[in-house]
Amino acid sequence: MAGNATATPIDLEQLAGRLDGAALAATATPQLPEGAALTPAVAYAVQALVVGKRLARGDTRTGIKMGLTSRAKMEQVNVDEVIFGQLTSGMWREEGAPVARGDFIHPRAEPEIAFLLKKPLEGRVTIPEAVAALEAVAPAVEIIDSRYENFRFALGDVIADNSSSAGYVVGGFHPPHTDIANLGIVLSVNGEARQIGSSAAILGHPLRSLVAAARMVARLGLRLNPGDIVLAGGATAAVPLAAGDHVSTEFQNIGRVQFLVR
Ligand code: OOG
Ligand code: MG
Repeated sequence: MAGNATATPIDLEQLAGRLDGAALAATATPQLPEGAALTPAVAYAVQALVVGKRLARGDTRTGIKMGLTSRAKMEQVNVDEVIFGQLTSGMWREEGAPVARGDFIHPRAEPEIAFLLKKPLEGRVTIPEAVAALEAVAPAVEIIDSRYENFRFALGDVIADNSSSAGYVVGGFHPPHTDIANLGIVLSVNGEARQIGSSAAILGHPLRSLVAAARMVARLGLRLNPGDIVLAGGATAAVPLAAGDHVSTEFQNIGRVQFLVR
């Protein structure tokens, strides 16, 4: 239990159970009425409980996803703080394999850059230190799925909801020094370009998101571990997905990520 002297105490375990239940049933839950009162610190405590339920069911941790690292993303969901969520094995989808629409409530796809770590990263690190910890970089698509009705939330709500983490697809890996500063990106659905952007939209350079990830997770006593994937955050707004959609995201120089929604 946590809260302040004037507000009704928030039952963190009850919130976590509701969010986890919504994800399991692929059914939306109302935005938390007490959402506005959820400070980031309390919301990350709920996130830890939500992730703990996935781990208790047999998932393993696979990394961290950064969120709201571009203007386009902040504007789409009307929250303007950088956040993070935790990735687990059950969220991973093999590139090219069909993605089941029924696994999600109201999924959206967004283009991301993925980092694969070979060394731990913890706390305040420099860009060269972050690059030295990299095994590889890759194009990726995140499938986000807010557990809240109408995909609407405030800052605390979305952090508690593991920052809308639901699925991710990683394309082919490239060496750590690959230039990812300003790559053109086109996300197409059924052959039609739906979002056009650049990797530079991610905090000016996606590596800044990796540096921010190391710093932000340290506040919760976490670190980035060898073998972790870190998603840098959507470079463009996210696009809703429907059964039958073919999603293809082309990244300048580093390849394409494709899947079919069935
Ligand atoms: C929140 C998660 C944001 C990103 O890449 O910015 C995110 C949301 O948009 O539902 O994953
Ligand atoms: Mg994302």
